[in-house]
Amino acid sequence: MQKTFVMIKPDGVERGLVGPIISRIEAKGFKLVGLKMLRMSEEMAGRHYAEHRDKPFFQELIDFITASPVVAMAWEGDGVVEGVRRLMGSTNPLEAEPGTIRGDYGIYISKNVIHGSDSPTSAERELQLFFRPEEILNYSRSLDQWLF
Ligand code: 3AN
Repeated sequence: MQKTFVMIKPDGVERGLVGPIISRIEAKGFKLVGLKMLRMSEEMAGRHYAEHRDKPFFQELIDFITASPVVAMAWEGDGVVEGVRRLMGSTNPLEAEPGTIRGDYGIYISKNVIHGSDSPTSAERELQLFFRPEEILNYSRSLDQWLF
């Protein structure tokens, strides 16, 4: 079954949006298989955002993501990578549709509340960065027959 990495960023944590965001992904039917709260180090943030190293906003991004704790999660389900991206909405919250997480909770691209892997390959890399293998759980829910 496909897995993705999701992170509630420092703005989402400090604004008290952890519960509402998790609720939306749970209500969709995806399965939470890993969860932790942590403060990212500069080194870890640099690895997570390695593809943006040459962008003008890179240092701003690192300062923001390390400023306060984040909530890191692994979610599972058919099509979960694309499914979570659609629940999150566009990267720029002003362009994200109302009804999406960023559309409902954000204004600025630099404070867009949530991260979700953009492909199954990124998901694998990002999950490995945040979780040891035994921290991602394998279990079945009695309602999976209605969802999966
Ligand atoms: P997404 O998170 O939707 O995959 P990416 O990978 O293009 O978007 O960007 C990663 C993160 O970099 C975004 N979530 C956002 O916080 C930040 N970012 C992207 N573009 C900008 C920008 N122009 N100015 C400031 N931060 C940006």
